[in-house]
Amino acid sequence: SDSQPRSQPRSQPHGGSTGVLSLEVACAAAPDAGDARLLGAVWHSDVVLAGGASAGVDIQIAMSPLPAEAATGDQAGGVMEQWRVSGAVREGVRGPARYRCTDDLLFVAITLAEQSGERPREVARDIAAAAQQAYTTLFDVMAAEGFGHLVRCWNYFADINRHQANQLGTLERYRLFNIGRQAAFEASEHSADVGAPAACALGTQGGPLTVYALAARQAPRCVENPRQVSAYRYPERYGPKSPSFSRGSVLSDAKGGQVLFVSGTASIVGHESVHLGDVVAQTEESLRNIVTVVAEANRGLGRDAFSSHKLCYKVFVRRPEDALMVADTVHRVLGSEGETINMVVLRADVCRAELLVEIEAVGF
Ligand code: 3EB
Repeated sequence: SDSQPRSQPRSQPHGGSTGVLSLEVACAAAPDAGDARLLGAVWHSDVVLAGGASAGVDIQIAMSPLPAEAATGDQAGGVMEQWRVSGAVREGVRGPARYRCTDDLLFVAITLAEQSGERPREVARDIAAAAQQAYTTLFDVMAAEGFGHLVRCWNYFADINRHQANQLGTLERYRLFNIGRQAAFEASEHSADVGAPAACALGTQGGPLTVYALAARQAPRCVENPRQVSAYRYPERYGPKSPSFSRGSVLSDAKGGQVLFVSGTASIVGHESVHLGDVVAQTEESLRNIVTVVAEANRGLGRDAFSSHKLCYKVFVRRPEDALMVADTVHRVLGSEGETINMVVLRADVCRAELLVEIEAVGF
């Protein structure tokens, strides 16, 4: 039963590996600075790492971790996500982007402020311009380093549900973001629809637009969800330009290993948000969507490569007080006896005002 104590704490470090690419997620403040196998380190926290501690961090996402279980003891101030690779890593900087790559894989981290009181090195006019500039820079880095295929993009910015004036009118900032992102795709050789990367888009407490991405020399296999209209085919009532992402992507590496990226997944059936106001039902619907994406990925590969109870989950909740209930729902739906589901829970705004939860995952 769900109330029974579990043998392992739920928030212990977890991850996985294809043999070439590995992921480690931990509630810890210190990155492994100077790790020669590090491709990218992402720090999710409201706490800015000082001096030496921030040395190994490529990008900070302004989001607080929330306890995924009652009585966890002291909460870490953040969640560290580290991507590692086998093989030699080289690094570079291009405008607002910093990146590391191997012969097969590229990690890019972009931080771009909008106009405000402060004047960082790179400033965009508004969130549409910031999105366009971030993706244009991302595509420039990919072209310069010879990576033809985006695999996974993570998009985070402040006030995602707030309306903002732009020359096109007053629109929700998420919809402005979609305009800028799609414009950059259209100006590039990269498809904004079929073959688009897996992605997520979430609202932070503040700070600049932060985008990070994984790209590869080989094209990933993109996955859609038959329960949902493809996001790039959403009707216009969700905004003048569609979001440019696939529901999932599978990357195969040179050694035959495979990794599945499940995009941010919410309580959407067809193109409609469902279970308004009911966070448990929204969580269950999101998980049905994830189980479907995993099944589609396996169907495409012709074998049961991935299973939904073995993924690494990142759960975003709009209301902090929902964290325990959402985490319990994930365990109840996906966990079987004695099995711990690997997850972290973060406080975030979801890109439709009525959505209370969004869940993404990585599978090995
Ligand atoms: C959805 O399914 C929920 O704009 O990149 C999920 C994943 C969502 C990615 C994005 C948005 C994005 O429409 C929101």
